[in-house]
Amino acid sequence: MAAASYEFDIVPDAKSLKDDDMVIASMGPTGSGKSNFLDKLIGGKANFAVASLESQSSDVVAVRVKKHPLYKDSIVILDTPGFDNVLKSDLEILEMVSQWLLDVHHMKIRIKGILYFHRITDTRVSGAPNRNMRLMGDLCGTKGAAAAVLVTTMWDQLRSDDIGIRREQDLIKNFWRDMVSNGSTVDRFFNDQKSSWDIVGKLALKDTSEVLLLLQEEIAVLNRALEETRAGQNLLAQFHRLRGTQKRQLSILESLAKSNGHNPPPDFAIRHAALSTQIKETTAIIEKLQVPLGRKIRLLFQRNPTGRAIVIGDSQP
Ligand SMILES: Nc1nc2c(ncn2[C@@H]2O[C@H](COP(=O)(O)OP(=O)(O)O)[C@@H](O)[C@H]2O)c(=O)[nH]1
Ligand SMILES: [Mg+2]
Repeated sequence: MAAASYEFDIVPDAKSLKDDDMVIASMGPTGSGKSNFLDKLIGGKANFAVASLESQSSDVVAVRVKKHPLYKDSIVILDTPGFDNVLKSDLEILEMVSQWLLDVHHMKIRIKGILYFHRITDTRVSGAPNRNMRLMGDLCGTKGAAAAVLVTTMWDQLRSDDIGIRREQDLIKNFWRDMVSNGSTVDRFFNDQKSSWDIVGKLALKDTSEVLLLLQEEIAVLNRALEETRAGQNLLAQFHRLRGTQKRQLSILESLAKSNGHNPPPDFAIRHAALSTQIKETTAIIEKLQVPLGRKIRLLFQRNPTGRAIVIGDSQP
């Protein structure tokens, strides 16, 4: 395929979607290659990679590729913005993505698929990639997994393909096993236009018409609030752990200062204030995510989703 440059439109909201649109969401940590994939898909001078890095506070960007020889104007890609790799951003991403997923659902349009991006050059799965994968498992669930394509990027940066193939097998065996056994496919992105359309093309051929993501089922069918969903609850658990760590750090700092008599270290006040602020921030998020007792009781008696969350990975986040 000769490199082409496609026209595109920014889709302002889900209301502007058409019945036969194929909506494809992208997920994955900052720097995993979501926007670059979109740039390659469109070709030419599109530069969503730079745009998504510069606009830190931006929302999900929905891009419609136009006049494609096969798909005409039907492919719409959702690009999630770049954030620092901190836990708070996971919540913001979840809020933004879930809003789109629900709006799409309410328009009675199916999500064609979710591309999950992961750098094959990463030597281990930790921090942001680990948290993002878990979020993906909570969001898709067993019934939504079939719509997911787990895309590894940066193959052109490897010293040899063998290294990548080994890492890919490792990912499939240790992290993506349940996703794959529930129907997710695994694909490689070689940083060019052909490769991006190959991946989209395979997804377009897949029948995902019956796929309902766990998050969509929980919110749209079972009327749960975002914080009552599996993804919301798992994030809450992570914020509890984060606050535990922050509190431990604070008490270590205080006991260090005490053991030093009346001579606290020179930066004690600054560090103490910083940690106290962090704890306050985490507490505010926990309170926002906490399900009130009355609702918890109601949930106990409510029907459970037909799909269940997929637990990804075996290590603690
Ligand atoms: N060489 C190479 N660079 C890539 C690849 N995927 C992404 N990049 C680069 O990695 C950086 C981060 O990618 P970006 O798409 O902005 O990541 P995002 O945060 O997930 O949107 C950018 O400079 C991209 O051009 C790839 O497969 N190969
Ligand atoms: Mg980006």
